[in-house]
Amino acid sequence: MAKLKPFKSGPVTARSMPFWCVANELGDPFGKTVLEHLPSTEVCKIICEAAADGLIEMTSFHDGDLVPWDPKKPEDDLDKKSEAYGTLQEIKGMLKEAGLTVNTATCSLHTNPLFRRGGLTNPDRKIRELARKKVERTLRIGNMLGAKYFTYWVARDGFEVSVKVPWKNVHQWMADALDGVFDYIQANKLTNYKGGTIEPKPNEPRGHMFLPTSGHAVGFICGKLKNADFWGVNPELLQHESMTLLNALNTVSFLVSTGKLFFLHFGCQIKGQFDNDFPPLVGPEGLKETVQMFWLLDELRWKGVVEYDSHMLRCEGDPDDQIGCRRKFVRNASTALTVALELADRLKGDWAKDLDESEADILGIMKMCGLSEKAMADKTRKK
Ligand code: XUL
Ligand code: MN
Repeated sequence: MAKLKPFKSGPVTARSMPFWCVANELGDPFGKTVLEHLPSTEVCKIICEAAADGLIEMTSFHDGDLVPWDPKKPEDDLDKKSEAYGTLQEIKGMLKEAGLTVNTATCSLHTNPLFRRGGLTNPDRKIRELARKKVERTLRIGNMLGAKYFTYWVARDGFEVSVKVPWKNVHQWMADALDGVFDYIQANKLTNYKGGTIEPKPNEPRGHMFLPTSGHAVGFICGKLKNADFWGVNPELLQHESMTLLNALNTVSFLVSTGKLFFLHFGCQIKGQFDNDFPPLVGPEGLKETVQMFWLLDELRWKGVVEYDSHMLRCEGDPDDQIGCRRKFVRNASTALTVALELADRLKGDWAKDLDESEADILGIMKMCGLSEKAMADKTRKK
């Protein structure tokens, strides 16, 4: 078994590359997928290789990224003769060999059309029951692979038509389901879990989501969940917050101050657009906000895991080099994080103290880009 060198840089204690990001086949609403489906063990190979290369220390998954789900066999993971059990054991062995640990296990309640009206908040009691069983299976899979967290991403728990929403029930259904997660972990002594997270998102795939922002998630945790201390938030920055023009620094400082920033999902985004899921630092905007976010996390003395959550650009998918383009994607993500942390480091110190806002912002850019203040002043005045 490989022992990975710990990653410690500024606020970041480990870098996690999830299965779903590497596996992404790059389909979109306007066109077919660019890449082929890879079996989960093949995806795992790419992830393990990245760990051996010193690029990542952790990974994460949805249940469905590892093994298919058959609603008629809700406990196949417990059956040692099942295909699911065999695949999960194989993946467990590969991760162990590579020295990779698991950050979070999350349940896919978005892919199967059964959940088209929602998972935890589906108006049909039988579908909510199915969602509960699928969540419990995911918790067991996470336990088998040693996941530190269970994540509830809001998936299809949202709406398009306001007058059709069971408003009197939705929040309670969500609370019952998440309290159920805590109870299941306790009852089955799944001691690998140190917490659960909510990942808010304003819209997509639904018109509106019931937990659209980090503020909603914290309010929901503190106001409605029985074991609020167990639960935190993993905001997706820049993407989910930027979709509604929110600012990453405002989000992380709020979450750190409320003790709810458990880990980050990390990628890039054009403000106000659909969920771009651009790779970190890639795209026409976001550099300044990303760098300042890591600067602030360091100032706030926050320490934790950064988990990439993006996919390569659709135009970068190479059907003739299915593995190669995925390897490049992982490498680019970790390179971008290194760059962001390095640039954030240049902002340390109290140089902004006696400056007005505009001066501070411009000097911050000079510092970030390694430009000399004097050289810039000379060029400006044409000396
Ligand atoms: C979707 C998203 C998800 C979650 C995990 O926007 O971010 O991939 O992170 O289900
Ligand atoms: Mn995410």
